[in-house]
Amino acid sequence: MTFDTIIRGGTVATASDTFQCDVGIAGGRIAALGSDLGTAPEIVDASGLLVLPGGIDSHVHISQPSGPGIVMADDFASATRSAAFGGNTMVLPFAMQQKGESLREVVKDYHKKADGQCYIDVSFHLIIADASDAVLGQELPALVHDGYTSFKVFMTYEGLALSDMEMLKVMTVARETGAMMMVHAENYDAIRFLTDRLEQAGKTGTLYHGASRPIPVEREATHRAISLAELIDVPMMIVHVSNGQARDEIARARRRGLKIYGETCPQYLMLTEQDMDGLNMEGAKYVCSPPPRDKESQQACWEGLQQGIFSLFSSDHCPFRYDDAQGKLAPKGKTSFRWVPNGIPGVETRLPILFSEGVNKGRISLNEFVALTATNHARTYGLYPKKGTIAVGTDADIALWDAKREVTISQSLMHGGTDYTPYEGIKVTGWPVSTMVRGRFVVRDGELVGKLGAGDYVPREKSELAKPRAA
Ligand code: DUC
Ligand code: ZN
Ligand code: ZN
Repeated sequence: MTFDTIIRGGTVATASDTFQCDVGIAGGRIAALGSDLGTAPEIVDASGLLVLPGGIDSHVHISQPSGPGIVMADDFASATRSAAFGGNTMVLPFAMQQKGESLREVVKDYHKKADGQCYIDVSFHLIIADASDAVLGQELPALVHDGYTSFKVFMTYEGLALSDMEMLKVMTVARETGAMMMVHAENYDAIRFLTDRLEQAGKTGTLYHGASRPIPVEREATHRAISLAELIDVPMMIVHVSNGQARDEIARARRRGLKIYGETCPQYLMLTEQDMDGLNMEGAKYVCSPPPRDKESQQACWEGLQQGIFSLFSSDHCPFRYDDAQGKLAPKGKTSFRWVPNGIPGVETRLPILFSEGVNKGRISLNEFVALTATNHARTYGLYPKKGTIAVGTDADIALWDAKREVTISQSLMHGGTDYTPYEGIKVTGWPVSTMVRGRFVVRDGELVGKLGAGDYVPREKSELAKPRAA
């Protein structure tokens, strides 16, 4: 057998096994796993390194409209470059519809933004803001058919929040088409009420972002979304869960036999509400929704990962610059937390943080790490087994890790479009040194070697998890 590349001498880990073996790559795919694979034009010495499936970050926001005067810090080039340095080989951003827009046109626009601009592979989720008959009856089913097999809906945010009636209609389409539905679960009216009350009391600093959407706001919406999904008998992913009470809603639903899945993110393991308490709105750097909570919530999110209540660990990368007229403090003259764009960067730091805090500190196994950061994403969103594992026949999407490298996270090490990292100064052990997409290095020994445009758009199959119970 002839190979283009052999990765030699490394320790391979998948979601189920860890083993010493060489990896033979031909035509962008893994062609053999074993020892004594012979020779190849390119031999990669991986001795002392881990050979892991490249990370799949299935929750990132790139080049998304974010309000008047506000511009996201990453385009597809900078986001996918940053993701590659963070050990990722694929990201799934959102093609976001705004009210009145044709979903098909939105998707075309996102393709225009992404075409030729990606260093690693991408695929799009949809965001449904306009649950009109035309969108739900025609555009959405046609797009699911064409490989856009997942979509997100919001229970909060001006212009995005769906009513319960709309949620039920959307869920019906998800059930009929086999799409995987992702839900942002926060109670819109409660947030508006609490925000008004805080402002009336002069509590406008960024710290109060947390008080404007406390845990019951998320728990109630999570419970409601689950109840609605139960009525329709449709599977659902509750994204970015931040605390134990929302986690427990998911766990209870699962005990009732419902196909309700959960995702959490680095900010809910590493940050707390206090991080938003910064002078001169500096806390804006940490404003995201749901907000970071407290130590108890962090522990609850770890347990959610350990117990399999959360099957996905994603970044919710949503980058805005801080020191920039179009960034976090863009809405000039509006000094309340209400106007701070929600979202923090994290696509480059997601994997090192979970590796260091999870695997190295003994909270999760290496195989659980692979499942939570790659394999489960591929399974959840119709990419498995092409993506998300190391096996003969799969795409050679691989990250080489130095499990012992000690790094202090710092903005100076980042490769994206933001001007800060919320994880500045955090010490991690374990770092992705090289990233390879379909057999070609994008990052090699810490250097960018991939070509802009080498990342492909990947249409997806339907999720293996999205089949209704009664189907
Ligand atoms: N919240 C969201 O709902 N989306 C992006 C970022 C954020 O904080
Ligand atoms: Zn969200
Ligand atoms: Zn998000």
